[in-house]
Amino acid sequence: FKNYKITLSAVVEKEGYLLKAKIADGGKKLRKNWSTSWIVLTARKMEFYKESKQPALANLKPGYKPECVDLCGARIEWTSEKSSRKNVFQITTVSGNEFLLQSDIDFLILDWFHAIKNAIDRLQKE
Ligand code: I3P
Repeated sequence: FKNYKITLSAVVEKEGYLLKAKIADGGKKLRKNWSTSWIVLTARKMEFYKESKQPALANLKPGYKPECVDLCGARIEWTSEKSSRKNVFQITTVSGNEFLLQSDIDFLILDWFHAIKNAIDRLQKE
């Protein structure tokens, strides 16, 4: 049963490209730098890759670690103050990492917001 749980937590719930900017690391502010990122959402975390083909390559390279966001205890909220762009939301992790995510395509960013919020809410109920 334990193994079954591990398998479930590895299932990809959503993946795709969004604009991403990491604005804090461990509570320390970073200079904002937007870049396109391939994002993979699973039950407990998000992983950021440069390109869609990278997750498969990463499986072949044991040492390779993508940037990872632990969703356990994380917060998600829309923000209009942290960027001049439209459709921006922020994810804040327990460890004090802050990420902005953005897309100009309304339905696409809404889908992502709800998928991530669902994952966070589900983890809270565990
Ligand atoms: C930043 C860059 C960002 C912009 C940010 C600028 O300048 O233009 O795109 O954020 O605005 O400081 P630089 O490249 O010189 O670091 P938005 O696109 O999200 O508005 P900010 O300082 O108001 O965050």
